[in-house]
Amino acid sequence: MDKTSFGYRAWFQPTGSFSTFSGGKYALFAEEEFQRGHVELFGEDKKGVSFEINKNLPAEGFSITGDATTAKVEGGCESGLLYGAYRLLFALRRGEQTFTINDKPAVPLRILNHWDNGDGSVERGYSGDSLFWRNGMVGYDLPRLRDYARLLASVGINQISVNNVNVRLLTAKLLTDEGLNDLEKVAEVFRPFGIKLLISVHFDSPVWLGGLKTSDPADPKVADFWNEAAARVYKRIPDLGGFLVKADSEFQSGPNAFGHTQDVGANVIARALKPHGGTLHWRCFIYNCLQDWRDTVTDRPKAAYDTFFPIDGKFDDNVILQVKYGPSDFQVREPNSPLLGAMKATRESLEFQIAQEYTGQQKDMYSWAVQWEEIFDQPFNETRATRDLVGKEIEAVVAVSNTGNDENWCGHLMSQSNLYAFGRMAWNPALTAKEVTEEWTSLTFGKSDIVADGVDSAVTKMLLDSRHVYEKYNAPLGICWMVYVHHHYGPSPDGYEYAKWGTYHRADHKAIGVDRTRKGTGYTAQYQPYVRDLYENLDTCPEEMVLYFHRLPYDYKLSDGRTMIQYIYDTHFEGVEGVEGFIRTWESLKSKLPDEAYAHVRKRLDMQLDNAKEWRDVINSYFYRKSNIGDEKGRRIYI
Ligand code: GCV
Repeated sequence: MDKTSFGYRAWFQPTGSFSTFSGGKYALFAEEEFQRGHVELFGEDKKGVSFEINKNLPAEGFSITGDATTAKVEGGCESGLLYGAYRLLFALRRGEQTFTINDKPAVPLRILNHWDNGDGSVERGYSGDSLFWRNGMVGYDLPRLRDYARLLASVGINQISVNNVNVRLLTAKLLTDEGLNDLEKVAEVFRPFGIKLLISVHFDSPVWLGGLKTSDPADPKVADFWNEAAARVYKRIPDLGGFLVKADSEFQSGPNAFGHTQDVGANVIARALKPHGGTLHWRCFIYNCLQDWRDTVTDRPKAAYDTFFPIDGKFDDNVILQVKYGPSDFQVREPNSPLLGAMKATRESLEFQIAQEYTGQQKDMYSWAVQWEEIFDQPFNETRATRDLVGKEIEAVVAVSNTGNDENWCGHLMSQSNLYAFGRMAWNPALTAKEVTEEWTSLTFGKSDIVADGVDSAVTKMLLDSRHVYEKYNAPLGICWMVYVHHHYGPSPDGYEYAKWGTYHRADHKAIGVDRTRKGTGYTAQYQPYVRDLYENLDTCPEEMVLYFHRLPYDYKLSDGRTMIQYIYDTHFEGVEGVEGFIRTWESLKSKLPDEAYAHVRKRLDMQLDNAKEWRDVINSYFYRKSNIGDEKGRRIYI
C-alpha cells in the first residue's frame, strides 16, 4: 500500500515512523504527535509549542494560547493534551495565526462500534476488510492500526468496540485467555491515544465458552461464569470500557428466551463488570423479525419503547441502553426514537450509523452530518430539542464505523467526512453540518483563503447537498425500506412488503403508508404529548416524514399545492439531476485536484448516477402503476 497517497492521509494523517510512547509521559507524547503532524503538514520547520497538564481544566478539555510560532497547549488530563495537540494542528492547517481556544467535550463517551467478524469480513462494511481481524483471529498491520488510532483520537473518539454485535464463535473467544493474548496487544495500540476498548459479547457465552447447559441469567452458575469472565478480561486489560450486547434481536439469544425481561439479562453481566469499573452497553434494537405481513396490528417501530419503557429504573447503574436514532433502522428519513430521553431512571446512549448501509453504501455520496444535525434538531418536547439531551440524559454518542482496510479507510473518499463529522459532532452536538464539513474539506483539500482554488468550498457544497439529493431519489416522504432485502442497495419497492421483517408501507392503488396515530397503530402515543400532537396533526407533521405517520392518497395536496404523486415524480427527476450536477462540479475541479482523488471520486459518481437513475425509474414506475396517475410534466415513466 502506498501510504503517502491522498486518500490514505485522510484529513491530516501523518505518515512515517512512529516514536514509541514513553509510559506516562503524555506531554511528551502529545508533543511528539504534534511534531509528527507538523512535519507532515508543514515540513521540518519546528514550532515552539509547549505542552502542560493543567488540573484546573475540565477532564479531556484543553486550552491553546499564543501564536503560530510560540503556542502553549494545556490539557485537563493526558487525553486533553493530545486533543489540544491535534486541534492546534488543525488550526495551523486552516491558516489561523493566534489562538485563544478553550474546548471540552460535551459528551463523555464518544464511541465507535466496529461490526467486524473473526474471518476478516465486516457486516455492512463497504471499505474493504477488517482492520482488526484476519483468518479467524485478531490480526492487523501495526503501523496502520496506530495510524487508525491517531485518526480516531484526532477527532476525539475515546472508545471502540472491535467485534460485531452479531457475535459468532470466533469473536466470542475474546473472553478466553487465548483471545485476550491478542486483544491485549490491540489495547496497547489504542491506549496512548486515549481510546479504550469494548468487547461485544454473546449472551450465550456461558454455554459456548463455559460449558454450561444454560445461559439463563437467573442461574447462579451463569452469574459465576460472567464474574469469572470479567475478572479474566480485566486482569489483562484493566482499562477496558466494558461489554456491548445485542440480545433478543435478529436471532441473537437473550433474557427473553428464558422468560425474563431485559433488565434481568443485563444486570447479571453488569454486576460482573461493576467491581472492575466496567460499563455494560445494552442495545435496544429489539423487534419481531418474524412478523406475518398479514398482521396489521403489530407495528415494528413501537417495539423498542414497548420493551424498555416499562422497565425504566430496573437497570443497574453501570448499564447504558444504546438506542438507535430512529425506531426503524438507520433509514434515510425517520423520526427520532421516542425512547430517547424517555427513561428518567435509566442511562442512555444514542446510536448512529456512519457505515452507509441504507444510504448508498459508500458508492453514493452522502453526508450524515446533515442528517445528524436534523436529528439533533428534532423536538423532544415543547422546550427541548434532542440536542439538549445529549451530554445530559444521553451520555454517550455511538456510531457504527464506516472504516476498513481500503487504502482510503472509508471506501469513498467523501465518506471520510462522515467519520470526521461523527467525532466532531459527538464532541460538540452544537456544531452544524456546515461547520464540520468546512473543517473537513479545508483540512483535506486545503483552505481556499490560503490556496485560493475554491476546492474546499465547492466540495463543502456538494457534501451539504448530498443528503437531500440522495433522499430525493430514494423512498419518498419518510416511507422507508424500499430497498433490496438483505443487501440494502438499490430500489425494490415491494422487497420487504411480504417479508417477515415487520417493515410494510402497504401501498395500494389509492394510498400508501401506515396510520401510526392513536387512531391507527398508536405509535405516536409513545412520544411526549407535544411531539405526539405535532406528528398526529397533518398540518404540523413535518412534510418530509408525513408518510412515516400517516396513510395518504396519491392526490393528497402538499403545502406547496402539489399532489403527493407529483411531488414523488418531481423529486425523483430532481435527484438524478442533482447527481449530474455533482459530476459537473467535480469535473470543473479536475485541474485543481490530485489525479488520484479526482479519478476515484469521478468513478464513484458514475456509480451513483446509475443508482439514482435506477431509483428514479423504479420508484416512478411503481407509483404510476399503482396510482394510474401520470406525470403532469409528461416526462418518461416506464409503464
Ligand atoms: C449487526 C440492521 C442491519 C444488521 C445489523 C442490525 C443491528 O438490521 O441490517 O446487519 O446487525 O441492524 O443493528 O444489529
